[in-house]
Amino acid sequence: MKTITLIGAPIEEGSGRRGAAMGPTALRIAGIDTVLAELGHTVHDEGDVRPLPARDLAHHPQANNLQMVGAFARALNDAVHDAARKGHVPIILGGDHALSMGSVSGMARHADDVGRPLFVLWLDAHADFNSPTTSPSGNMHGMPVAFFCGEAEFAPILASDRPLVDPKRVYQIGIRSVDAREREEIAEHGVNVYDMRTVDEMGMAHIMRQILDEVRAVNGLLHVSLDVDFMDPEIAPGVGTTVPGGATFREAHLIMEMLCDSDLVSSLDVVELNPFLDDRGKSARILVELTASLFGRRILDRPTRSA
Ligand code: Z70
Ligand code: MN
Ligand code: MN
Ligand code: MN
Repeated sequence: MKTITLIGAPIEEGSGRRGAAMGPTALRIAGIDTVLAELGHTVHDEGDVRPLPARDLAHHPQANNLQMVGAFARALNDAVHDAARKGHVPIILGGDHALSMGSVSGMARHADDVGRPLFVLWLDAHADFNSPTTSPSGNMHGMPVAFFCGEAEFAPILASDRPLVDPKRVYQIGIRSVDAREREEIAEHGVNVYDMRTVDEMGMAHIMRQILDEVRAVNGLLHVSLDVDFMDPEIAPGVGTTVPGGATFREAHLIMEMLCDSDLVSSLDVVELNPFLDDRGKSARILVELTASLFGRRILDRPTRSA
């Protein structure tokens, strides 16, 4: 059994619209803490992080709300690092995807501390590999992967002392909306992208076995970042940017079950839930169910054997 720290990150300034700041509350109302406790884990809810003032960050015309994004990134970097150092599994309740600049940075620091490589599993319709010059929108929730992969452009605008994640240790699944410049960037940096076509051709189980084998082979830590729009909007409508053709309920659950069996997951982001756009809590409830599967809920007990 694990000790889990829930950290709320009510940021919506990284996205182009309001509502994601209500995400942590909706996930709590949907029972994320009790579900995990009922599975036998010890759960600490730290409440919501308080963004540290980031007045030193200058206004940037192509990085919208940079001060608030930077403030959350710094607060989460510390909160996530502290939780991991205590041996807890941090679960970050979002909030838009810009928060992963902070959560992944915190886990990268922890990975450095313990001398293990950090891997990131990015479950999303989007590659989130824009930078201020490539972004068509200026919305920073479309930039976290470029940030923690060390895209040089971020160094002057957001703390440059962050440990980085090797792009070759980043795996993206479910990608189906990529901007023109982003497409070049993910190829250049060598991010491992399993786009939706690949999911259809290879199947989710095969993809997950490949990824988990690679993480296990070098005793890596695995940070999972789950964007609501990874799922099909039919099952998870509570998100600002819906993209058709998303993962099914069964595919998403299979990923979580295989992650659970692997016992490699060190930390989790649950992001982009916009309760204002949801259908009677449907998306919040699915996210809680997926989290439960990742932390041990299963249909039947089965003999232990390698997946
Ligand atoms: C687009 C941009 C994005 C999430 C939308 C969209 C980015 N590529 N990311 N929703 N989670 O504006 O950069
Ligand atoms: Mn995203
Ligand atoms: Mn997305
Ligand atoms: Mn680049």
